[in-house]
Amino acid sequence: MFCYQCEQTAGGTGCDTTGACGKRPDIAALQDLLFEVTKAVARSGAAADAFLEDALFTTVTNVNFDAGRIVALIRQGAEMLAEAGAASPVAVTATPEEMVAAGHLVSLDGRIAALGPDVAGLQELLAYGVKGVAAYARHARVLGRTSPAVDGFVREALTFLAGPVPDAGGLLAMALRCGEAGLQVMELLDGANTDRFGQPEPAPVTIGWREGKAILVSGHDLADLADLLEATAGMGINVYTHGEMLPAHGYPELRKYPHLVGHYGGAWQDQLKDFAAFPGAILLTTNCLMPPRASYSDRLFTTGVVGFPGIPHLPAGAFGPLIAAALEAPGFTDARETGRHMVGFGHHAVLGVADTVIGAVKSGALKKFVLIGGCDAATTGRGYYSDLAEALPADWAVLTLGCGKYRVLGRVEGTIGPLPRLLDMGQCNDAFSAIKVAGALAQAFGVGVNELPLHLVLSWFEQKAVTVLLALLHLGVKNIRIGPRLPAFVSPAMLQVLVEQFNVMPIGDVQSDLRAMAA
Ligand code: FSO
Ligand code: SF4
Repeated sequence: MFCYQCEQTAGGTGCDTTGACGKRPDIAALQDLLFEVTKAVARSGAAADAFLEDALFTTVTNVNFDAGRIVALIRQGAEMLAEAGAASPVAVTATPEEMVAAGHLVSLDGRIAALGPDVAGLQELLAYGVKGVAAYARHARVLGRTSPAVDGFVREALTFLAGPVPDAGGLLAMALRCGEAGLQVMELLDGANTDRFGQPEPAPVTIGWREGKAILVSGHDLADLADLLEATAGMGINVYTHGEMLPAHGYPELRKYPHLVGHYGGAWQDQLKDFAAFPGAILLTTNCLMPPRASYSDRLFTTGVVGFPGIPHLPAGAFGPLIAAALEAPGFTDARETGRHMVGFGHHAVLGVADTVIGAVKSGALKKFVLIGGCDAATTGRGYYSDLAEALPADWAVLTLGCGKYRVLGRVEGTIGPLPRLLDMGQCNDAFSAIKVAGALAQAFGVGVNELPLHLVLSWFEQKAVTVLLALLHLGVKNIRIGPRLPAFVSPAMLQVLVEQFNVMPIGDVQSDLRAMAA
């Protein structure tokens, strides 16, 4: 196996014996083969957008470790190809062992050796961006929203990757078009979420727990949370959010359930301790899933594209076993509030007070915006984001989003006028909100986004973050700081282009970055 698609990649260069995420070589081979199948299906012209999204999302970091489910997707794709009379990387009748063998043959290390790190790295940049687009498209699809432009781009990009190897310039151009699709799909998802659940409103969330039976919901899928809240209404079970589900508390149509009582635990990488300590049942709706500990694996359930061998997988909305496990588990025997956090500062809420914000900038009360967001993870170097947030002057506001917010929670105190200094805009896909706010501010001040008193300091982890980054680059946003380390698939030549065209830069040390931003 060889995989370098996420930030936790072994040694910062690539996982070649087993995944730092827990992905074994056979699972890596099956995922690699599944990706080849998606390319062939896209090229065949088969009407298979939902399949492509499921398959691509399945190959995203920390999503699915279940060979059986990946084999089933490979077979489904091979059947589509047979029906279309198109060539397939694998026979419909192949055994799982034969699929693993076929997957090893398309391992990325062979391509890097053949094409070199620049071209192979650019191919992967595009592939990861497309995976992120597909993941967000699936989120929107389960809420009943699709976009011909987004679906068309996914098919086009996969077909492009299946065709003759283009030069570096062609690959970079396609990656930037992937950023355009990333923007479109984030807007689609924003519309899907807000149409169904209302515009997020600023609201305090209790961090902690209450006495009683309990279910913890992690991942990003608001539709799953809504279905669960409906299914458990009046049952005396308290529902808590975890990780990227925290922003759910800002949506009126989710907040209205009195048994959505609060938030428990931290970012996704805290799940080993959070899930072990949680005395109820746990549902993982999307990434990021870590190989579970035995102490809670009998209380853990997956849904959607998430999977792990031995962990029950529930079809959408079929929460019976999860509810039964919650009723069987002891639940909390006491109550505690360990903190409070304000959510709900999406584009609607922030632009609703645009005059106040603009007035504060004009009067000098609000000097700068710093967006500190993206992904959190256990890898070293992420203390930078906490330290930076704490070091910012009191007249600088912080926008945050994604699970990267956990690095800044509790670190940005105070208010600027009527607004808190820390504005939580939502999940990673709500980068769309930040883009919309930045665009509106730029218009109000009659300048370009790059001329705003706004600095972007991003933390990346997996492929959705690649999509968000490409969306920003597609918009021509410059001077983005990225950390905690640059992606392994970014070759020195690719970095040079990113620096020359976009002035992308790695995070440095807090004090020098702060001085550079203040200048
Ligand atoms: Fe985080 Fe995981 Fe949302 Fe990612 S929970 S790391 S970028 O999947 O999608 O921010
Ligand atoms: Fe390694 Fe990340 Fe790939 Fe897992 S997804 S094998 S941790 S690079």
